[in-house]
Amino acid sequence: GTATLDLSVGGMTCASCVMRVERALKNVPGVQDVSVNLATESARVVTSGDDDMDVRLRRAVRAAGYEPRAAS
Ligand code: 9UX
Repeated sequence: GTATLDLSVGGMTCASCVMRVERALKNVPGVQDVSVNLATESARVVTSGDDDMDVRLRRAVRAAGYEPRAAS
């Protein structure tokens, strides 16, 4: 099945930051769709529903140079 996860992403200050985060998240295997919102400093990610997806998404955000704060 699929699962939609919301991540809080700190450190984005411009549109290029948004594109970097989107690209990083889309490159995570199992990610199907990504929507990053600068105003709310968050990302909504549609995934394959793997139970470790949450950790993988946070790791990708951090590796791209931004700060994953929470997921729900
Ligand atoms: Mo925008 Mo983000 O110039 O790290 S790319 S501030």
